[in-house]
Amino acid sequence: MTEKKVRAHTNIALIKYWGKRDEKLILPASSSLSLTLDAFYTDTSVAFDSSIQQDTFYLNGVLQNDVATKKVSHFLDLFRKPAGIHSPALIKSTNFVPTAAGLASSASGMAALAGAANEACNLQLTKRELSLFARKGSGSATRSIYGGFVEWQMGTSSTDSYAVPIDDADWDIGMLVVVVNSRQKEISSREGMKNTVKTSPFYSGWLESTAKDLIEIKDAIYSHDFQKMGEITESNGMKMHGTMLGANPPLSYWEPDSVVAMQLVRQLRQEGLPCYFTMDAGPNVKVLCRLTDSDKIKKRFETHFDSDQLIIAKPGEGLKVLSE
Ligand code: FM0
Repeated sequence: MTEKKVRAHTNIALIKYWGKRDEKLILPASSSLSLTLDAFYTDTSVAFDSSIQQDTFYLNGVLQNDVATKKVSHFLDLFRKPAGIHSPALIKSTNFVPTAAGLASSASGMAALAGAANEACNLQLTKRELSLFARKGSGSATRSIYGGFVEWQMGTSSTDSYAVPIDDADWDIGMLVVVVNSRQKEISSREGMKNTVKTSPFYSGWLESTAKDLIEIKDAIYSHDFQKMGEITESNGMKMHGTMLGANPPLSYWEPDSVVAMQLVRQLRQEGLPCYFTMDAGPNVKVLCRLTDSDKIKKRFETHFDSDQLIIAKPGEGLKVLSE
């Protein structure tokens, strides 16, 4: 049997997901909204093979250890079960991330794996169902099923917490990714958000305000109001980081160069170039801008950063099966 390769792109949240109401089912405490990016993606294939002893997982051509393979096996079981398949699988995954970016993310990885498992099991799941399945691998993967601007609706239960496409982002939108540090983070999002929910006194304020931000940013996106979208993005990201600072022990992913990048964005704005920053569970800074301004903005960043730390991304597309 020829296995099909499936590609999923990563996404960056403009309205952040930070905290779960159900850790096992990965049900979020709030809805979130992201932009899928073309520059970072994962290609994955799954082939069931009764002649092998156990699931075998290659990432970027390297055979993975038990811990990494178990995660993948566990996720594949979600597909094997309804398909009535009991064979072990050969899983091959390649992360396409520009050199030194260190942005290999669980979002594109789990979304691509969901798509490849669907092909191998011939389950013919819809995109909505795939989004639901991807969610059980990693929350942010829920959104990587679709391209452009995507909302992950928190839903009321495991059966209605999935992503929906909001807008194809085909209107002069870009993102400059500033790679401050490509080392693996010490505290995973999973651990970090868990402790924030448990200990931060700011958490209820975060939930209240992120719900409002989501409504407002959707208005801004629908009306192509770039400035409003940028202002909400920047404010929502900072509120997420504020919430983590309130955790016990306090959590911060920032490094000195993260602050340098944020200051530069503010300065560019003062000079009349519209751009806005956001940060996730790591020190890298993502700058939302007009695609037509992205080269100019990148040039300005080159006064502080090496050019291989600066990656311009365009809006990316949703999950797709690659032809052989
Ligand atoms: O993407 O525990 O999906 O909305 O990137 O696997 O569900 O890795 F800034 C942080 C992503 C969190 C915000 O968390 O966690 C966002 C974040 P999991 P994820």
